[in-house]
Amino acid sequence: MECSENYQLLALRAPWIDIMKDIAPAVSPPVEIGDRKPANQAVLDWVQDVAKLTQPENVFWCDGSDRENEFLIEQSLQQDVLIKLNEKKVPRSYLHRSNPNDVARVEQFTFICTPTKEEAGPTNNWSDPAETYSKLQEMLKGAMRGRTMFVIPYIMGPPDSPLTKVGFEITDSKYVVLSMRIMTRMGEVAVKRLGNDPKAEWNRGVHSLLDVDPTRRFICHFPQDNAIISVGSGYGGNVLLSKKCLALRIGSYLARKQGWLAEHMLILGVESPEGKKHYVAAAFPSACGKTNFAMLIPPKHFDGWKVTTVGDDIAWMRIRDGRLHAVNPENGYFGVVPGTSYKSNPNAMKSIEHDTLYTNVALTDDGNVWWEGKDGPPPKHAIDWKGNDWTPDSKEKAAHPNSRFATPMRNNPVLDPDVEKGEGVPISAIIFGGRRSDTLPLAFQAFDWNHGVYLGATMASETTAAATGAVGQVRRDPMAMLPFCGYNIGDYFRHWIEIGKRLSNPPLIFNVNWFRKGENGKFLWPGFGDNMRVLKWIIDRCEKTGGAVESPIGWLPSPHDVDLEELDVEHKCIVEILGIDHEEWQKELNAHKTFFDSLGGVVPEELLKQREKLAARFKL
Ligand code: GTP
Ligand code: SPV
Ligand code: MN
Repeated sequence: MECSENYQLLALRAPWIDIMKDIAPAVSPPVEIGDRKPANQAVLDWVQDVAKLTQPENVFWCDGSDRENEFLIEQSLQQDVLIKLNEKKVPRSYLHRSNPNDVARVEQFTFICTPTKEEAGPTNNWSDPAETYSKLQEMLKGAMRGRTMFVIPYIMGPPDSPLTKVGFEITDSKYVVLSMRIMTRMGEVAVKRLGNDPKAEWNRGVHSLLDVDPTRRFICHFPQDNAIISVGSGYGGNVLLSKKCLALRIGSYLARKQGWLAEHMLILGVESPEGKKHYVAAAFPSACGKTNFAMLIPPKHFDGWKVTTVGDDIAWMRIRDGRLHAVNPENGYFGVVPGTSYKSNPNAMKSIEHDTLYTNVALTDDGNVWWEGKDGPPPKHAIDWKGNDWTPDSKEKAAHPNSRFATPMRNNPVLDPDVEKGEGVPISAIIFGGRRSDTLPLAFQAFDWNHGVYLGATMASETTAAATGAVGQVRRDPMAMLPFCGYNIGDYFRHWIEIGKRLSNPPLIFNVNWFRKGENGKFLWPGFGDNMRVLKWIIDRCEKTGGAVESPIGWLPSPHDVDLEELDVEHKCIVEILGIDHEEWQKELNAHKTFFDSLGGVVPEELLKQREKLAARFKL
C-alpha cells in the first residue's frame, strides 16, 4: 500500500466514529511494565478507593520510563488514540484527535468547590463540596470497567525547589499519560520526593473520560483537600491536571495561604550584548502570545541581544532577598499550533519538529502535519482535524483554531540555562497584556506597585478559541487569571497588594498590547520578533536609562524612546499605537467601574482608590 493511502485509512478510523467500541480499552502490559507501586500508604489507600469505585480491569503504576512510554505508544497506535507521523519528516511524533465536541477548556463546567461560596468568590462557578463529591462519585461508579486505570506520579517545579509540589493523577486515558510525561517531571522523581510519610502533602487528581459527553463534563477543584476531579473530557486543559488545575487553580489557593504567587505568566531571560541579563514575567490571557513572546528572536538590528525561555505559561514566584523569584513548574509546552511558522516563531517550529504530540491539526498525505499559518502553500489535499478530506477550497479549517502541540521544553533551542534552578530567577519586570483592538497603547509603565496591581486587575482581552464559547468578545480577565484563580478574586487582589509590601526591590510593572488595530482593521504593530523593541524599552526602564512621558494612565514611551530602527512601519501608525485617546479612555474607565461593581464589594480599597486617581488624572 502506498504511504499516502495508508495515512488516509488511519485517519478514517478515528475512534469517536465507532460508537460501539469503548474509547479506552484496557492494556495488558508485560511484566515489569506498570507494576512499580510506590510505598506511601496514603497513595496506596487512595488508589484502592478509586479503583473500588471505578472498577477498572487493571491498575497501571506509571514510572515515566522509556520502556513504559514505548509500550503505551504502541498500544495507543493499535487503539487509534494516536496516528504515527512520517518518521523522516517529524521523528517520534504523533497526532491525536480529540472528540470534536471536546476541543478546548470548558469554563462554564469548571468549579471551585470551597466550603463556602464566598471563598470561591464572584468570578468562579461554585458548588458545594459534599454534593459535588457525591455527584461525581455517582458518575465515576464503574466508569473504568474494561479500562486500565493509570496512576501517574509527578512533580511540578524543579526537583530542588522549595516551591515544588507532588501530584498523583489517576486517569483512564493513554493520551493523558503520554502528555503528562512531556508536560511534567513524572515517575521516580515524584515518588522519591513524596517519601513514605503517609501525612506528606500531595495533590490527588482523578480523571475519567467517561463517555466524553459534554453534558457529563465537569472539572472540579477542592482546594481545601488539595484534590481535583475531572470527568467527561479528553482535552488538555481539562485533563492534564498538573497544569491549569494544580499549578494554577489549586496553586493560587496554596500560594495565598503560603505567601507566594501562582500566575498565568511566561518567564523569559533577556541578555544584552554586554552580557547584562534580566528576567521578566508576563501575564497574557490564553492564546494571546505568551509562548511566542517567551521564544522571541530579536530582529537583525538587535544584534547581540538574546532572549531565553524559562517558561511559556505558568510562573510560581516567591520572595527571596526582597525580590520576586520565579520558577516554571512545568517540563514541557502545550502550545497553540495555528499561526506558528518559521516566520512568526522559528524556535517553536524547531521545538516541534520531533518528539511532539500534536492534537487536532491536519494530516497531509505524506504523513506530515499541517495547520493554517504554517510556512509555504497549503497542501493540495489533507485530512482535517476531524478526520475528513480537506482541500484548500474547503470552507472549514484544516486544523482546529485551538489545536495544540505538547513538546518537551528540552526541545527549545533557547531554553534558559537556569530553568532547573530551584531558587528561581529574579524578576525585574512584570508585564500585563491583552488582545485589544482599541484603547490600549502598545506599552506603558505603572507609576508604582499598587498602580501595577490595578493595571492587572482591570486587564481585558478579546476571548479566543482556547475556551469554548464566543470568540473576539472583550472581557475583563484580571492578571489573565479569570479562569484560573482558585479562590475569591478580591482576596487575590489583596494578596498581590500584600506581596508588594513585602518586596524591598519590587519588579516594575508594565502593560502591553500587540493587537491594536488601525482604521483598516489591520494590526498596527508587526508583533512577534519586533516585540523585542518594546522589551528593550522595558529593560531600559529597569536600568533607569529609558525615556517616557507622564500620562494619565502611566509612563508612556514617545516614538523616540522605542528603538524603531529598521522597522518598516509608517510613522503615523507608530504615533497612533503609542498614543491614548481620551474618549476611548473615558469608556475604559467606565468599564473598570462596571467590572469592579460586578464583583459585589470584594475589591480592596486600594484599587478603588487607584480608579479614582486615574479618573482624576484625566480631569487635570
Ligand atoms: P495559551 O497557551 O493559550 O495560554 O496561549 P499563549 O498566551 O501562549 O499564546 P500563543 O503565544 O500561543 O499565541 C496565540 C496566538 O496569538 C497565535 O496564533 C499567535 O500566532 C498569535 N500571536 C502571538 N504573538 C503575537 C504578536 O505579537 N502579534 C500578533 N498579531 N499575533 C501574535
Ligand atoms: C490556556 O488555555 O491558557 C492554555 C491551554 O494554556 S490549556 O492547557 O488547554 O488550558
Ligand atoms: Mn495558558
